[in-house]
Amino acid sequence: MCSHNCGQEVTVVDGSVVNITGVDGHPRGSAGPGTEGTLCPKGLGQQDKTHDPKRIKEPHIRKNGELQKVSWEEAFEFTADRLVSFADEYGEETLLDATSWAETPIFSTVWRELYGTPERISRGIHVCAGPTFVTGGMMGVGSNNRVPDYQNSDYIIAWGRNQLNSFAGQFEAKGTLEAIENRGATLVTIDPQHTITAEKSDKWLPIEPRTDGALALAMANVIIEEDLYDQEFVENYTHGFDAYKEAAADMPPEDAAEITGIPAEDIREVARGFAEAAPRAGISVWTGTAQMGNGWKATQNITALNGLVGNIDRPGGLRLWEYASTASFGEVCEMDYTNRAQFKEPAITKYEEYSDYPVRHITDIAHNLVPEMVDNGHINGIVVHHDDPLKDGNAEEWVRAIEEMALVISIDAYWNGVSRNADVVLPEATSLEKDTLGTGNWSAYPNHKWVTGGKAAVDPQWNTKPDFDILTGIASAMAEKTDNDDWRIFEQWDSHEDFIDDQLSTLDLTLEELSSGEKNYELVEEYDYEKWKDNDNFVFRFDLDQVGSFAQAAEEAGMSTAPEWIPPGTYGDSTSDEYPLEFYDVRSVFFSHGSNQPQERLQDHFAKRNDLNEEDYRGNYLHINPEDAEARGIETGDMVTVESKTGSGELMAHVTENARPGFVTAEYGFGETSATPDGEGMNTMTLHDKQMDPITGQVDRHIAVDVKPEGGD
Ligand SMILES: Nc1nc2c(c(=O)[nH]1)N[C@H]1C(S)=C(S)[C@@H](COP(=O)(O)OP(=O)(O)OC[C@H]3O[C@@H](n4cnc5c(=O)[nH]c(N)nc54)[C@H](O)[C@@H]3O)O[C@H]1N2
Ligand SMILES: Nc1nc2c(c(=O)[nH]1)N[C@H]1C(S)=C(S)[C@@H](COP(=O)(O)OP(=O)(O)OC[C@H]3O[C@@H](n4cnc5c(=O)[nH]c(N)nc54)[C@H](O)[C@@H]3O)O[C@H]1N2
Ligand SMILES: [Mo]
Repeated sequence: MCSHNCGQEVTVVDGSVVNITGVDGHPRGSAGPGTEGTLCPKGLGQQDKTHDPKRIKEPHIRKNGELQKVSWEEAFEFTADRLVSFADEYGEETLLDATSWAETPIFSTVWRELYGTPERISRGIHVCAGPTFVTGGMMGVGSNNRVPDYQNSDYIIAWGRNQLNSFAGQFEAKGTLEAIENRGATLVTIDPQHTITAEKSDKWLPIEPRTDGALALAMANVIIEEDLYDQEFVENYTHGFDAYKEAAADMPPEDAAEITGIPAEDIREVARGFAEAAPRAGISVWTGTAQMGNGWKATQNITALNGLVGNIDRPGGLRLWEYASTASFGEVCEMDYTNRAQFKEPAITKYEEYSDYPVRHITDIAHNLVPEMVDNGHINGIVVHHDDPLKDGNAEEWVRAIEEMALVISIDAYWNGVSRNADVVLPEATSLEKDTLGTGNWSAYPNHKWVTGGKAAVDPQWNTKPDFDILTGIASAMAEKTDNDDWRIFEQWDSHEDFIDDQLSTLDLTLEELSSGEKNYELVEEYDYEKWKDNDNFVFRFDLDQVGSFAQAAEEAGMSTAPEWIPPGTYGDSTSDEYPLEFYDVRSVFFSHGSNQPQERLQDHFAKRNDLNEEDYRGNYLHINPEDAEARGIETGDMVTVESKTGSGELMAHVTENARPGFVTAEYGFGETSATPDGEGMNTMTLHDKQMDPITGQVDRHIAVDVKPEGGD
């Protein structure tokens, strides 16, 4: 359900799921061989989700302005009709593919190659953590810069990460705890909030949000000044050290202390601890340092620290994790077909025309700009598949854009702001109702690639279908409608299992073998540390001047290609007298983005966790420091209005020392645009406009707001 593929052992009685537990020794859901497998609340929530009566139960199409229940056959035929007339009227290239957590890889074959739209909004790059993924790639370590080799580490920095919450029950949390227990590793958390990861840490650095770039440079300053870096690695395997050294020299810990609010002696202590433990020292980064206008530089400066201490692909350091080699679609497809997207001009090439914001993105269409592209006719339709773009940023404009698009196809499990406004609603079976194959890179087995998979535990509930069957159903209807036999390429497979078996053929496995017996995973190939030593092309880049696409983007945005400090607000919001508090949104261990908010059991747990279960309210909360609350006459349990320069909404206040003075937070994925449209809570991104990182187009979710008691002024 969230691509992390934790093993689930499912107990079924009379066709109903009655229990779910983890799988012992699972690469993702355990700490490795012989250890207990567990699941997070979202994983356990699959039981409730499978039988949740609030799900979409039948296919629907819009006729005479109304959504009406129809058979699958009619829904497929209607979809094909609309796709063909859309292509005639607007052009295939103006259909946007918004696929997020699809369980089958064929969506890109269907939308991109067969239908012919080159347009995709990419979850990873623009709404999750673009700067983290892309800087890692350009600096030479891939998006591997996210997850260190926890279990072999002596020093772990959770930098804008809360893995004990967001990966509860999984390898990430367990690997971190194992390192502490087995190796006596030091854990440091750099986070404005006092999180559960901070609570378990030896040291918590409560950083002023959006100032991480300065902290990272100051750490480099100490490490270089005190000669604690890996000279052999820096000399032989890196590029751009001189420019980096200069930037670091400009940021002594005393200056960084002013910017970050972290005392200079703490900066020195962590810099020394990290460098002395290296190479068995790792930093984990992901969303916390990415979802801001200066996220690119924050991530570049943080990732540079790994190159400096030479922990690259060494035990306990930044592991260059690898995927198992399952067969790709192209390798298993026996029929030739034409990739129609290659003939289309992507709308991204029209970027020059867009907006007065400094926008020059390296990859794909930026989430925040889609509404503008709809206004300009560069995007006219969308396929939304296991995704809820209305909660991700620029929400009010997105709601309007969805209403205005000529064609909206929704493949979802719940009625949300997209499915309720769609022309076609195709209800998907959820993860326990379909065959699945998963692989991933990092895991509790740092020297093994792995695969995991399972057969459907129960039949698709109500009149729903797995996504493989939905996409192949659309393809068959398109083959009929267009007389183009390319759409028949999926006829080669009798079932999703058949297709999965082909993907597994390179590993000499079948889904049956993978999923029967005591475990549902296999360790398939072994790999070593330090493989870059044999790779003549490997280089760790401190300076990205060699990367053409970045160099151009940086020039247009007025940035250096080397690490540098960019203050908050250079891109994005700054607080003011009118909006004196900084807002950003956070995750709850109980919810997956916008996915399982409708489940009452999880709602109750969430309310309990905030000590507000006695209240008749099951929405998200506004977490505010006692100081800021008192100044506004706000107490826990009060309803408050949160207001930014472009939007406002109502939330229940939760007054807590865990929130930093001057900053407020709330969980996202609630409100009328979500899967709980009639429930309490607010879509936090109605506060948002178009704030983003100018390099990747990543949504910047730090917003200047004020908070008032409801009805106050
Ligand atoms: N329960 C649950 N688990 C999930 C998910 C979910 O939706 N629900 N989503 C999954 C996905 S897709 C992802 S990408 C991962 C993300 O995993 P993480 O990146 O670990 O995400 P969070 O737990 O939100 O932690 C981000 C932290 O960054 C902090 N932060 C905010 N602003 C700043 C800043 O300016 N500087 C610093 N240093 N810190 C800051 C926040 O306070 C927060 O504690 O989680 C995954 N796990
Ligand atoms: N405001 C704000 N927005 C964020 C973030 C944030 O920190 N703040 N974090 C971002 C991050 S890190 C990520 S990765 C993205 C992920 O966000 P999305 O890609 O949007 O993923 P989800 O919210 O998990 O899925 C959304 C939709 O999936 C539907 N759904 C649930 N189960 C199923 C199913 O089995 N099949 C189908 N077809 N649909 C199903 C739900 O009804 C919901 O509409 O969110 C980003 N959005
Ligand atoms: Mo994410």
